[in-house]
Amino acid sequence: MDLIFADNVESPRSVEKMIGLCEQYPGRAKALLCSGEITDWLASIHEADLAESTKHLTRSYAEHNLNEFISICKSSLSPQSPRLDIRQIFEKLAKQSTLTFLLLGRTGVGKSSTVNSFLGKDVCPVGDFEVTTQTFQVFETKINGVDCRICDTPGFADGTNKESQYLEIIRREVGRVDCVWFVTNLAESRIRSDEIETIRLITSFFGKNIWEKSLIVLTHADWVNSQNYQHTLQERSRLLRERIYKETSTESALSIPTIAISNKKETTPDGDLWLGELFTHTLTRISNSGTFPLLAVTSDRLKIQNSPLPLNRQHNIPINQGQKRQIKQTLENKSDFADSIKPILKTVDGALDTIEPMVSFFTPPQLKPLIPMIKSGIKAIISLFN
Ligand SMILES: Nc1nc2c(ncn2[C@@H]2O[C@H](COP(=O)(O)OP(=O)(O)OP(=O)(O)O)[C@@H](O)[C@H]2O)c(=O)[nH]1
Ligand SMILES: [Mg+2]
Repeated sequence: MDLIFADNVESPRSVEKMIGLCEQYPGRAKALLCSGEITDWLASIHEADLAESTKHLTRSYAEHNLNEFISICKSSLSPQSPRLDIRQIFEKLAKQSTLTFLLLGRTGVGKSSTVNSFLGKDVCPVGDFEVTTQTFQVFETKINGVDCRICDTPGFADGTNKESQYLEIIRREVGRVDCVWFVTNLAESRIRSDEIETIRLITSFFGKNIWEKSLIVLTHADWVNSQNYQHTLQERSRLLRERIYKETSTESALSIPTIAISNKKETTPDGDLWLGELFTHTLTRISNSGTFPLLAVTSDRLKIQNSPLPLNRQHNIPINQGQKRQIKQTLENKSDFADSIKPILKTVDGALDTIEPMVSFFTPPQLKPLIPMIKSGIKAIISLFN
């Protein structure tokens, strides 16, 4: 078929020629884009991928963006744009579309509340007066295309002797755990015997390496007054780490991150916003395969904060400049991950509005249902790397 840009101008025979004509006759190019003629023409010259993403572009934008279309066409031609590599990267990322957390901690310490604060969604039931986790449960939810699974354990060694059974279920049903949160109350002064039992059981079931994906979450920071806060946090962190070291004989236990939080307040008693800190440490500790899903899940809520003032927006995860640097460093250190994201960043070139068509262009047809996940993950990466 022909694509007529102007009288006496021949219909283009290649994408390259067509780009030139679009730049020369932008008004006419927009009309051809809106009417779907460009899509049909691309299909007629066997540029099926480009036709597909152009169709998407015309469908999803009321004000059709010619520049966006041109940049996609150019990136599909450019030798610097490793089209095949990007496809392979997307295929790899798409295989990582689940996120599994394991929650450990005594009943009532705030495991469910913390997950809900972190995901910005009521995924786990919270009990004010009753024990809500009587048995081992897996809560599932889908966020931005990622299947999130929260394995919620009841307190171990709680007199029921069911722990081995629970752990067997976790191993069988869940297989791969991306991150472990050991949740305990900051305001308590000693480590309970059931917590020690949990540390032993987890280590013997999953092996010492499980602690490398773990962090210690200290809830109820709002119960500690600001004068005692730093000291309490330091002491409690030290005791917990030493205990894990003692039970596991693993030196790395001494550097497990500890984060104080409050499910009732946005800030800890020292005035810091804790949610961004919890996110930063979780990202640092999470398995390689959980990294991209975590970014995808939190993508719309990550807010880079340029001022030290609290944003006071409940739903968001405020990231300050220090945390942003730490996150960048973490992602660069995960070499496998860094190799994947660099070509993506180059292709998308920091332009958030080109992600949608880019992703639909480079995602192989069989992975189309995973587009929301890939799009969200890339959006998070761009906002953190910009
Ligand atoms: N003040 C304060 N209360 C909290 C905090 N976190 C949780 N709570 C409250 O503590 C109670 C228990 O919280 P949950 O999140 O249900 O605790 P859990 O560990 O999931 O408990 P089980 O599921 O029963 O094992 C609820 O009333 C919460 O509102 C916190 O950081 N500060
Ligand atoms: Mg619970």
